[in-house]
Amino acid sequence: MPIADLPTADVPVLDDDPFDLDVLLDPYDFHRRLRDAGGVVRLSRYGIYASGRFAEVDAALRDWASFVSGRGAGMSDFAREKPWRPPSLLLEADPPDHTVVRKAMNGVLSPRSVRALRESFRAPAEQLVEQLVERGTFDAVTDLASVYPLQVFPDAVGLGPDGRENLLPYGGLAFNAFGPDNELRRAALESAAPVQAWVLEQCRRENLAPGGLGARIWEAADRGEISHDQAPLLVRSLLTAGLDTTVHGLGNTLYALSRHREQWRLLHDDPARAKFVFDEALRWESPVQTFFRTTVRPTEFAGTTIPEETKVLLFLGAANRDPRRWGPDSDSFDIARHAAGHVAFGMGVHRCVGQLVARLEAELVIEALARRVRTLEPAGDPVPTPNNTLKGWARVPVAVSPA
Ligand code: OVM
Repeated sequence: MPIADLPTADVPVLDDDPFDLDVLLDPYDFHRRLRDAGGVVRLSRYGIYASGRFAEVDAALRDWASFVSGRGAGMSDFAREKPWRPPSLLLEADPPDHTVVRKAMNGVLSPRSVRALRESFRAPAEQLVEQLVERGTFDAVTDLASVYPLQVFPDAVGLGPDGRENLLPYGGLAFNAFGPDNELRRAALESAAPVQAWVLEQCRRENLAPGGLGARIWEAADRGEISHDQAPLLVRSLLTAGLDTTVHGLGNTLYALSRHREQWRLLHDDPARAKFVFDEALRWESPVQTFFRTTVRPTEFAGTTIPEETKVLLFLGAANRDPRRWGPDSDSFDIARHAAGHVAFGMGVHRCVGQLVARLEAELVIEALARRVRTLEPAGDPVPTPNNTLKGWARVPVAVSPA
């Protein structure tokens, strides 16, 4: 065996299981140990490499040629195991194929296209906030974060009215499926078939309303930007990645704001900060905690050589709290922080293609709350929700007083 293929002796080894339920629900101590152990470590349980430092995570995400996505963005290596569903043409693809579909999707989700959604997204945000402020106490997740995206996004895609209750379970399933073959993944896949069949059906051209984002993908195929065979899978990407992510992003933002009263006051005094608050919340508690890449050749990285054909687990959530990048108070939630550059949306060629939609939803909800609510406070214990990839809350009880 050539020297480069041997595991190098200098790589720190951790025997932790980052997919253990306790770690998933409260990962931050583990993140610190992971970062402090080195720029890259070996996780002995899974025979994989991992990084939690910002510089290394950011560099690996940008280096799509060394750290490929085509073998899956989860622990399963598509070169060795059959994927649980046909791979995504976006997330689980590499240049040059990825470049073509990404360009088409950039068009569908362009600034112009998303700007056109703003007015129709605004009224539901304001109405919902109005109702909740009248109630005084509510659940920031079950009454808001998981309600608003479902009010606006499926309509924007052009989905029919029936079966929308499948959307959140499908996203949860896809994000659990990135993890190892543990209880969470097995339970998710066990009940997957009917949800998968429903999703596939919604991706057909005849089931997508004219003018919506889904129809726009089919029109890109008519123009020859992608093939007609590719269109349904790209609609599927909208349905997989477009809902659970924003629900958790909003939920985590409201969790952060309700637990930091002085930060709420700053926001209430200047509601135009809403956009920046969202970035800081995504940095502080990243909805998508991890993604995998795979090396295709021995890869020099962080002072060691990662063997070829090796899964590398990149901790976006840990990188976003790395004091080497964010300073000694990296664990504190500070809406005045310059949070731009965080990797909660990923980085490089795969950087979230839907982020303008997510940002629009967040800005409208947070700004409406900031104007109408003088104080936002905890009204009970939050309940975390377990997922192999997503960090978020099932319930965040809050009490508000009107402005
Ligand atoms: C996809 C996709 C993209 C990003 C995240 C994701 C489940 C899925 O293209 O299906 O998570």
